Amino acid sequence: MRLLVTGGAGFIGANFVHYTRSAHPEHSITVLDALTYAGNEASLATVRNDIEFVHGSVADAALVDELVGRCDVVVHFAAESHNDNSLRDPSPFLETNIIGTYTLLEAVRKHGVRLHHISTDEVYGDLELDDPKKFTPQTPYNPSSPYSSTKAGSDLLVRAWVRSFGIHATISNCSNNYGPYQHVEKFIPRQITNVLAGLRPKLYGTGENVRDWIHVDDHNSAVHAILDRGRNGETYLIGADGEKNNLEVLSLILELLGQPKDAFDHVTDRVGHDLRYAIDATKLRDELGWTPKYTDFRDGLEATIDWYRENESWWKPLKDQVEAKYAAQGQ
Ligand code: NAD
Ligand code: TDX
Repeated sequence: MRLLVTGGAGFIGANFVHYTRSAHPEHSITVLDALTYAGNEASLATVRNDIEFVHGSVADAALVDELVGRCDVVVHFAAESHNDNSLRDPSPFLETNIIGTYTLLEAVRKHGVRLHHISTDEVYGDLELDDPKKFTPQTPYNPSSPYSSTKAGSDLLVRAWVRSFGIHATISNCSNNYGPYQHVEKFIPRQITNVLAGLRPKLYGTGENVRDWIHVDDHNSAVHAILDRGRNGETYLIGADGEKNNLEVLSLILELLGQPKDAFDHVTDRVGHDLRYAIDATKLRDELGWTPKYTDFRDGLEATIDWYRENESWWKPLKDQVEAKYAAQGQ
């Protein structure tokens, strides 16, 4: 298969390229990435000679038409992905997440190419802490932030293009990922690199908010299961039963880094902060036979900490600017 991977220089996309190179070396890979603040060519350094890299935007219709015309499947990771940034300035979220996805949809429609659209559990809004329910493919959309609403909009565009124009597409909505190459603006890498840089970790509010953590390689193995065996037009929820509240995750990071339990600051909470996400991945497990490999969060987190320890040259240049932005709003 000739894969066009959008957003392949970002966190999950770069891990997808590495995963695919080792698990499915028979596929050829072209990466299309705009190299925004979140994209980093260094994340692809070790596979650079085995792939084609194109610097450009998913909203550039002429470029997208040319690239889609010479691939078999598009795996669409490219997005503006950070909730806090979407609260500061929503405009790039509309351009990339909505217009970019629309541009890809028109190109796959024209060329008869399959699309796999990568999305998030945040499209479903949030759950109460004591709610026994989890998100399922039947849960109504109810996004909270500019980020999650643009992802919800992009999912709905994909569904409409399947029904109205008969394109071949699948969608996956995954829970919170962790692992190597994640930008230091995000919760887990921010706290790890704060400790490594001699700064105090920063917890929003009381830390009771729950996220359903999955290792990025488990997300990507699920994407391959969908590429191989997923049914056209279907939505698959990806999650590995990894619910933890933010205080628990931070406490584990502090313990693994040999810090006292209370060596962190409570900071201003995120506006409209979603309380809890939880994924029911029964459909993915039963229909496609997928199971996660990283079932021990502590082990996965320890390996992630080791990666940031060993790859300071990857994250150090990003750190000061990210912390300055957070500091400006008391976070
Ligand atoms: P990221 O911010 O780390 O990477 C995004 C990548 O997209 C970057 O390389 C960036 O340069 C690129 N990009 C941005 N705008 C572009 C444009 N207009 N054209 C081409 N490339 C562009 O994001 P991530 O965490 O790797 O997320 C990837 C996808 O997975 C997103 O669609 C996100 O919504 C989804 N997702 C993320 C998570 C998570 O926990 N991180 C969970 C579920 C779903
Ligand atoms: O410094 C922090 N302190 C803190 O307490 C940061 C950056 C975050 N948090 C909290 C907010 C959230 O409850 O940690 C939790 C995780 O925050 P993020 O890493 O920003 O992730 P989240 O907002 O949950 O969204 C992530 O998962 C779903 C990804 O960024 C999205 O792209 C994905 O769709």
